[in-house]
Amino acid sequence: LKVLKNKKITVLGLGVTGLGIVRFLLSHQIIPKVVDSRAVPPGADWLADNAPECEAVFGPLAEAGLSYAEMVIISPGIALYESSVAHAIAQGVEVIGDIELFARLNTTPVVAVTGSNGKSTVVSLATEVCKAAGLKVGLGGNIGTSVLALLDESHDVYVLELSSFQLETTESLVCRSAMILNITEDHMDRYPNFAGYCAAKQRIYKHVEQLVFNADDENTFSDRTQGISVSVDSGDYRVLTDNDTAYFSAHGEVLLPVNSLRVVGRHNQFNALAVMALLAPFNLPIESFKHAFKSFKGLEHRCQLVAEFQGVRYFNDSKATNVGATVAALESLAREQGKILLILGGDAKGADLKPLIVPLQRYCKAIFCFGQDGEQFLALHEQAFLVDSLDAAVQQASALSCNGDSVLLAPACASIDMYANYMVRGEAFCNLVAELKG
Ligand code: UMA
Ligand code: ADP
Repeated sequence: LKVLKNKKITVLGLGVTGLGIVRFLLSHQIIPKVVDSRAVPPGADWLADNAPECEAVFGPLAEAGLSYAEMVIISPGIALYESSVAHAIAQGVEVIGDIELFARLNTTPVVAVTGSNGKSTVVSLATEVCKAAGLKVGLGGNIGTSVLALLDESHDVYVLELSSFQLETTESLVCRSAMILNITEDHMDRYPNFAGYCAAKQRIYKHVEQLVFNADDENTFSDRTQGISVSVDSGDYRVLTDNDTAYFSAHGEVLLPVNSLRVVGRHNQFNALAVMALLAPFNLPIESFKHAFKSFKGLEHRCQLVAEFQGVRYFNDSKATNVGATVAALESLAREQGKILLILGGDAKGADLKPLIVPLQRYCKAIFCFGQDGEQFLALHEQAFLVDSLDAAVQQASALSCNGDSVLLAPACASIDMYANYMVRGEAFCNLVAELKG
């Protein structure tokens, strides 16, 4: 911190991350300059009310003088190749993220998780296991809590959800254990290619003691050999069947029956195995896993059963904001009887939609496409309908459904073309379903 006190620091971005950084610096008597390209960033009012001593520049970054700073602490929503940022880096300005600042100051063990899908579920379940074991655990990062806000408290362990954006600006994070859960295309509007996205995620393994990877996804592998693998069928951590009962197991030793996990679906069995592998270095009692697995109900907006009437089940998976998550939802909700009526569309972020073709053909009766990129999905299924609102999608899907079917919102797209975020979209879906039910 002493090093920081003598520096001219600019905080770039004033959303959740920026506010966390500014608050942290001010609490250590460091007064940063605050810059955001938006005319009125989310934290503008807070700054005006609570820290008028900070110089603030809101509007075009070119006018913010980033090159005159000694250190820029950048938010994940801004790319390092943004011209003013790239110029500052070329001038020798140090540009880091909030996770890097946390890493430089932290001395507590860290469990870190990245991946295209399942991060929030895995870190939340891992947190519940730690709590059940009596540990004081700090959960933060991309899940929505600034890591710097956690740093002042006394914790036994930090569980961090890290996005590829956050990892791009992180160098020195030391992890007790870390895992890339999976990598499927996402954020292709921010990366030059898929390899660039993978490389950002691979940075999580830089200084890790216990590396954990997905045996079924080579993009999660590392050059190093000391990792442990997770896969429902074939990992060091896997599901084993003994006397017709399926068990979570580690290195051939059965640990807990799979039905001790309350959340369902194959992807959640994988998530539970990932939690077990990530927490292995802490030697927590098996009872704490058992307790947390039983009580964890899953997070809202992830394959959530929200209603069942006239023999039709309605699922809200608004958090399926990329193709991989929609494929996982279809595979885990498929039943022998009944088909899926899928609602999808929004901002496709430049993704390749081809991985949807086979599961759509196999599991869906019809698809209902809406939003900015709705049209892009029409060619993927014979029964595809373009609708102009989520309302119309829900009405039409319901009208076509029969006993045993499921209506599923799993958009494979971000929501920002029509909604503030995926939660607002999911709530809109739940309200429409409730109206329909009457
Ligand atoms: N923005 C500007 N100008 C600026 C700064 C930001 O236009 O000067 C825009 C960004 O392009 C972006 C939006 O504002 O569209 C928010 O960016 P931000 O960096 O200010 O975001 P924060 O509010 O700090 O929230 C970030 C994460 N957001 C992003 O990475 C875009 C949050 O993850 C995270 O919870 C939070 O930090 C705390 O760590 C959200 C997310 O969508 C949920 N993450 C992506 C994902 O999960 O797919 C990576
Ligand atoms: P993230 O934080 O990475 O976005 P979430 O746990 O919020 O992950 O889940 C996002 C979406 O991915 C949801 O639609 C969820 O059903 C799906 N999902 C959860 N776990 C997995 C997994 N292991 N593989 C693929 N999809 C998953």
